[in-house]
Amino acid sequence: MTTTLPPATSSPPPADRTLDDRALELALANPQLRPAAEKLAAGERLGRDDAVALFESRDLLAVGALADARNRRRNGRRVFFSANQHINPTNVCVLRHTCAFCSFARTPKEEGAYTRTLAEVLEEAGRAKSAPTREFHIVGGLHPKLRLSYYTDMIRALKAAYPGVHVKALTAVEIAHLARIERCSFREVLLALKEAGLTSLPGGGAEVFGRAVRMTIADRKLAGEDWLEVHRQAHALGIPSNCTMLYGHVETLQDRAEHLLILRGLQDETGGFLTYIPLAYHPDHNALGEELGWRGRATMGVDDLLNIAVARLVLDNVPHVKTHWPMVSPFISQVALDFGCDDLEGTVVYERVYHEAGASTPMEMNYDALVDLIRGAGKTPVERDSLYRPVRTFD
Ligand code: V47
Repeated sequence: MTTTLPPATSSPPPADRTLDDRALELALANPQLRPAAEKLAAGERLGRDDAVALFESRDLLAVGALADARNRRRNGRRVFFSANQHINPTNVCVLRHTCAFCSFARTPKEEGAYTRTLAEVLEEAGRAKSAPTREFHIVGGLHPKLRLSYYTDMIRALKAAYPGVHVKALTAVEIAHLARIERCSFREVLLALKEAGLTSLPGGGAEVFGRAVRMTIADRKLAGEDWLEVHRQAHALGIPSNCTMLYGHVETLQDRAEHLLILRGLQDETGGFLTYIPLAYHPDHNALGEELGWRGRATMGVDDLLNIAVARLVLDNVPHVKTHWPMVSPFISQVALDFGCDDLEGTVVYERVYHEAGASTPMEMNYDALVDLIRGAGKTPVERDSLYRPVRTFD
């Protein structure tokens, strides 16, 4: 089938003949989406106004079809997943009372505060039952007293106990906190972690870069520029990383668009981002939800899918887009595989951050259930390592 552009258009002819014609046809039929669709057809990049228009349109099927076409061109029917395990060594955090969206943090003496010993972390690391773990995903609070050596010892011990397992550890916010405690540079912290065996950085802590939003939800957290600088330095050292956006709170659609363009800008510079993960805000047991009246306003399916689809279209230089089933549910995550996603969060084993904030999804996903979820979407599951190298493919 070929797409016939209506005659009155001043847009250039489609340069990219492989773009899914049906998707284009759908998008061109919506005047709000037309400028973006014409750019995509001409092989041009989307700009800020295009991204805002995609969000504003709420035309989920048209935007989703465009994103799906882009994704299929890159990945065909493949969907990546990992046998991973989340470990949160401490929930003690110096930002306990300033990150309004967080339900996980505690002050050192507060009920529920914990800090694991190395032996306890190693014990928890052995808990995965359904498949051998290939990646430890380690994030936690900004503990006022834990030194860099706590983390380097932990990474070394995990690598010794589980040779071949990758360690994806510490958000940019934790890296910057350690640099402050150790009175050294981001680069020195990153080098020490890399020497200990770190493979990559997770994408947390980016939240929303827009100043007004950051002042409202996380005014004492690492500034957006510094989050970017940590990732820039990591990429320069050969440490790849992920990137995220926390959506569904006080941000505007313009804030979302700007955030994506800033991530795309850094990726143009370094090429070090592996995957982008939209993180859906959960409103329970945190100040934003409880005190500012946000409770009960968790994101819903259309917004979750639209965030995936717009990201796939705007982040044309980021290889993967991941759906995080603990946040949006396995059901929405499965559907997201037809809206631009080629990567599904893994087995997880024990998820704390979102469950503290009211997520009602399971704490972990059995390996076979993940494979079934992907197959159920008519896709080919590919178990990957942290660097997206295929480990096992299910035809
Ligand atoms: O930065 C905190 C988010 C992030 C809430 O790189 C919340 O593969 C929703 O880094 N509601 C940390 N979100 C998690 C993180 C992550 C998660 C999944 C995959 C990857 C990856 C990284 O969690 C924080 C913040 O944005 N968060 N509180 C909440 N109430």
